[in-house]
Amino acid sequence: MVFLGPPGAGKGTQAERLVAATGDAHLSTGDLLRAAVADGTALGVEAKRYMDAGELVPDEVVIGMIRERLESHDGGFLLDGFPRSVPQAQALDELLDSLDSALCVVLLLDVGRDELIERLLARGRADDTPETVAKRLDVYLEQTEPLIGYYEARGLLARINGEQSVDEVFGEIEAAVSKAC
Ligand code: B4P
Repeated sequence: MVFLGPPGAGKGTQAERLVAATGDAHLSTGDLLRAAVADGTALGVEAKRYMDAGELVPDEVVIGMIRERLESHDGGFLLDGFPRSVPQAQALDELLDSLDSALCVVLLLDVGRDELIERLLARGRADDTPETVAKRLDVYLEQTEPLIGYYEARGLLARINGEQSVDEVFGEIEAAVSKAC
């Protein structure tokens, strides 16, 4: 399963609940990158420059991180915040093919720009400043939104109304997953 959606749509919030319900592994590229930053690894130092600027971390870095985890994992998984660009989606297709695996659903959390800005500024993480948030929303429109058509064409997309309470959003997600997976 994949969670797709703009920054602040609630991917991390809903992913935690979904893996608690399904027992699948939770792979969040945002969490993995923040852990690398906190550990001060070379990868973390490089990633921090992009994250602080509201840019995507280069595809090869993120793809390498996901490849390593998927190759050593047996069983279901939920990708939260990956893929975020067409090259990442193509790399994921190749990786899943090589593992003889496939996606059953791509869950798109739909939330409008004004609500996203309000949520992110209220969350207040280091990369939630007004300038970075505006940049991240623009980067989403340019680089990540094309994935909606990419997965719709493959019959994998489920649109979820993310502008409801956390419980209501989760109810829609559970219904979509039980239908598709
Ligand atoms: P992420 O860690 O993926 O974070 P996010 O998109 O900002 O937030 P998310 O959608 O998970 O929102 P949350 O549940 O927290 O990315 C951070 C950065 O890492 C990126 O900008 C990029 O630089 C880098 N990165 C990550 N993946 C990458 C990749 N694949 N390639 C390249 N770079 C990558 O929710 C937000 C807030 O809303 C919270 O405060 C929450 O409590 C609240 N909320 C959630 N649901 C709500 C609801 N229903 N109603 C009201 N509030 C709600």
